[in-house]
Amino acid sequence: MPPLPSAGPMVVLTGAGISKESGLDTFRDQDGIWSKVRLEDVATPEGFARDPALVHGFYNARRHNLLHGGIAPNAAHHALARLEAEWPDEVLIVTQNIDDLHERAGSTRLIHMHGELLKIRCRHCDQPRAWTSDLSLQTPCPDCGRTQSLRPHVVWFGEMPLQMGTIMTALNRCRLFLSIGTSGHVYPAAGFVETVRRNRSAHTVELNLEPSEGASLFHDCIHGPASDVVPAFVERLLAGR
Ligand code: BV8
Repeated sequence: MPPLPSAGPMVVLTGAGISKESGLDTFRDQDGIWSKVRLEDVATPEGFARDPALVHGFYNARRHNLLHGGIAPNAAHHALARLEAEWPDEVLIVTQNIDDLHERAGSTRLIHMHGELLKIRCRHCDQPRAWTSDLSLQTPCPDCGRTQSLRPHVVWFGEMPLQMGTIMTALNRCRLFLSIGTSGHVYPAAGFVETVRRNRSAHTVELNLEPSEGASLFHDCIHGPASDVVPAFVERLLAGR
């Protein structure tokens, strides 16, 4: 592995794999979420229009599990919070995850590009707001009072991910890009490494349980469970300064 940068702005992309050891299912592993329910039915606007109760039930169960299922950040989340605190330049986490484990580990420079499980929004008010209980078509919007207007503040397939302008700016100026716990299957996140590599001075590293679909696009790949490989890699980065 060539020498790692000892400074410079960094972008860290995370996916469901970083939360696996915290007890949250991934999507495309053998026992993953998409092996139990069809993404077309629960993670598309068409699925929500077709059967809103099914979609509300899907996200209500995940919200309840996140809040009451004994789910906590693992050593990988904590290592990234340490990196943000001790790295001499900006560390921006761009997560595809809708859980709040990065926040609970102490990370503050964070973009949830696919939304947040603990937020909802009204299609009339359009302002996301914190939400920790179940949601149904009958739930009145706390702001405008309308029913049949609330949805999870989550980006479904076919919908534009959030804060893409900010993300692209960060990708174009970063010196180091880490991709952690993602299969590299879903775009535009899966294409971020190619964006970074247009900047020939940037270094890219994949940290994943196994090679992702985009593994060959990274300068370095480190394979193993996130709670092992991420703290070890953060230690190397900070020791190298
Ligand atoms: C958009 C909802 C444009 C929230 C999600 C054909 C080609 C290319 C693209 C497309 C195409 N057809 C359609 C598209 C676009 C589409 C897409 O990419 N489809 C895929 C299926 C091909 N993308 C979109 O629609 C996106 N929007 O493109 O908009 C646009 C333009 C103009 C106007 C309007 C729109 C929107 C994508 C967001 C969809 N929402 N989820 C939720 O319910 O959670 S996506 C879903 O997949 C999650 O957000 C998840 O985060 C994301 C990515 O999955 P991963 O996080 O990578 O999880 P996965 O299970 O796949 O992998 C886990 C990895 O972890 C594995 O590699 C595993 O080995 C590893 N692992 C496991 N355990 C561990 C571990 N690693 C470390 N340690 C461990 N212990």
